[in-house]
Amino acid sequence: MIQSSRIALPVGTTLDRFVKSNQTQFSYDCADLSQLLADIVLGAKIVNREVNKAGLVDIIGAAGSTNTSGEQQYKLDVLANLAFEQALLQGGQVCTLVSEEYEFLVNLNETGKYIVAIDPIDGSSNIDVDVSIGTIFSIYRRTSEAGVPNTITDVLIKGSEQVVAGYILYGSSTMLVYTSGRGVNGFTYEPALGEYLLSHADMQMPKKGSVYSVNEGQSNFFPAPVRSYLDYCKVERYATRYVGSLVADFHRNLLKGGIYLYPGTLEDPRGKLRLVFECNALAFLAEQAGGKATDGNIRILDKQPLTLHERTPLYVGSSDMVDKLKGYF
Ligand code: FDP
Repeated sequence: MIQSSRIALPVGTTLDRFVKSNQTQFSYDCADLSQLLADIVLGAKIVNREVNKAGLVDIIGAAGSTNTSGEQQYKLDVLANLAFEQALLQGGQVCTLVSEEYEFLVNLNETGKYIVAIDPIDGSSNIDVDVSIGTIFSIYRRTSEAGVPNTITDVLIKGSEQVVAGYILYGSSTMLVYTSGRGVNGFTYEPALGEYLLSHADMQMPKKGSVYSVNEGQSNFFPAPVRSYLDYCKVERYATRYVGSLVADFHRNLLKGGIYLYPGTLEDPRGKLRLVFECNALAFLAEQAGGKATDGNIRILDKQPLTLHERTPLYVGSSDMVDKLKGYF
């Protein structure tokens, strides 16, 4: 006998249905947003599939190449980059793709209305050890004339101009979290259905937490204000939690409250993280969830990138904690 009670269970709200039923949340054409997210989701499904079998097949380990920042590329970095590029190319909404894995911009479709910035795999050094990794993306509305290929100046856009930003976290479950400028919503991947289902509606970052996430092994080289703030965290007996994958650390702090710090060092005052590919998206999400993001002096979303791969210190998380840190600068 068919267990009708089981099959009659509600499936939940799929990402696509959510986007369509919240059309008013997006100032531009909702069909565009739907298609763009569907393309990113397709890329993420491919990455998710590969991540889940990473230990079984030959995709872990170094690819033998370096990316534009001189960092070792992992095979999954290369594969994920290709998956997203292909998905966005097929979708046709995107005029230009900028990726952490490419030195220059890639023009995909001259009539596309959107520019996408992506870090296909964040936390690459965790791939080999089965620790959570992520994908980070930002979507901007094109401002240049349609039909003409974009140049670098067309894609060096402040984070405050993002129309959508989000990340996919490949963790104990796979989640997509995004904002289109009216709050933050999280969707959990249901592999059997191949769908992202709304699981975390209207996410709010607690105003204050008791966790700080930083590579404290480098603290002797951090600027004095950051060292003072870390002393304060210890006086308060905050817990240290540092996965070493920005998306995973950010996600935990988004849910539970906390602050993520990646300062500059004395030798390298701009730190490690990229403004365009990593910091802008997370800053937009943080602010939309009630949190804050700064480089210590300037709001991340107000920073004008001068180069594609520009780096910046990043302090992002619960608003009271970021304010407290800023007080030391
Ligand atoms: P990774 O180099 O492994 O890609 O984005 C860079 C990043 O990881 C972040 O995800 C992570 O938070 C940070 O670098 C880790 O850097 P450290 O090893 O210097 O702590």
